[in-house]
Amino acid sequence: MKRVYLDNNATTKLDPIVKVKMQPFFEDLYGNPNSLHQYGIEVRPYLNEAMGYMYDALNAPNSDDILITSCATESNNTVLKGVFFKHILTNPSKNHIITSAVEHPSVLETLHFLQEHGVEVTFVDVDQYGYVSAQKIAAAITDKTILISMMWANNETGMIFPVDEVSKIAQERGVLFHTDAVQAIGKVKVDLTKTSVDYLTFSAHKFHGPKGIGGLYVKKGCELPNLLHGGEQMGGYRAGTLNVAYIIGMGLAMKQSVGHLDKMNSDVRALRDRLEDAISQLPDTIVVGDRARRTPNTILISLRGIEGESMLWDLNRAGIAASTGSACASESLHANPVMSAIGEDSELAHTAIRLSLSRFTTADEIDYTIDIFTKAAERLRSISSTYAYTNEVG
Ligand code: 7TS
Repeated sequence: MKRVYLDNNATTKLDPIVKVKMQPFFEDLYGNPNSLHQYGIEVRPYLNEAMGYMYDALNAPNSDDILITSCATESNNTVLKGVFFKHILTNPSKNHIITSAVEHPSVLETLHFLQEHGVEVTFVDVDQYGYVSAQKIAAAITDKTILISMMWANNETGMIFPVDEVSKIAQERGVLFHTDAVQAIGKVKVDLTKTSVDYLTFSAHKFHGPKGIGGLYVKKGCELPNLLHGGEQMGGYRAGTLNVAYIIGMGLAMKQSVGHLDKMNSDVRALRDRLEDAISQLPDTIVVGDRARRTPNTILISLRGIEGESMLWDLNRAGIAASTGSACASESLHANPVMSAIGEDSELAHTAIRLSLSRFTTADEIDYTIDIFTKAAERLRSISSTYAYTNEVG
């Protein structure tokens, strides 16, 4: 059966070039880079090269730090709990954190946990486009505010948040600024000489690298305490033997995806627009967020009267992978949490379907998806109107 993968905001296919680059580190080059013998010494240049690719991709000076973590969830936990240990515990008069209501659960749940430890958190809500306004963030700052944590781009809607503006506001007001850039790397330009952030989260599997490896950029002077105590790896910042093959994979994957930024914003955007134009013509559909402010690969569409999950299963039967939102919530078949935050119309939350493309998506796959999606919408609408009719008669 034909298979089409349109869930690239959940995870992406490993770039074949990255796989080839990683292979030797599962075979002959298996040394521990902290060992003093040749096995350890010989892997170090490759690690340095990979780290260099990441600094270059982010345009960050190497006087700043890139901490390697196991995933974005760990990076987000490290920033929020690190700020708690370093700043809030030592100076409880600064115990306020600002975030948006539509962050990934790795931010929201960590902040709920910190609330239990006395941290005050403001969750700034979004407008009907799923957009966070910099003015609302600014208005939430008080004398107690220590940190603002706002994602660069949202995983559900693809909305790109006003990171430049908020970073300037944070600097002016003497507040630390963290951005979860998981959905931004390889989709929008992330240049840390232009946008000043103190902490930035990323995850390799969102840009065609391996799963189980991520990073946290830390600006010089904004160091956080170590949360994983043990050996002296990562300059004592995070103990544990380095995941050499995966770091090397992440470095090349980041270089590759940032190198394909133009393709993402031309070819992939054109495919996304073609798909969006076609499916938004169907009756009673709403696409969340205006295109100009969205990442070029994402559509979040609601088909009034059709359960998101029903559509998902129809697509899945035809080999098309989409989602009703974040895979992190899919086990509980929740309503889409971002759609709920956008509010107003609770039906939106139950009817949302997210389609997210990658630079490996083909025109043929998009044509096939338009065809299947249209037929599925017609089929499901006919069932729901039959049901409504039966109910009325009954
Ligand atoms: N931050 C954002 C913005 C994300 O989209 C995700 C994963 C994470 C953090 C967590 O990344 P990880 O490396 O810890 O896995 N988001 C999604 C999603 O939208 N659907 O499935 C996973």
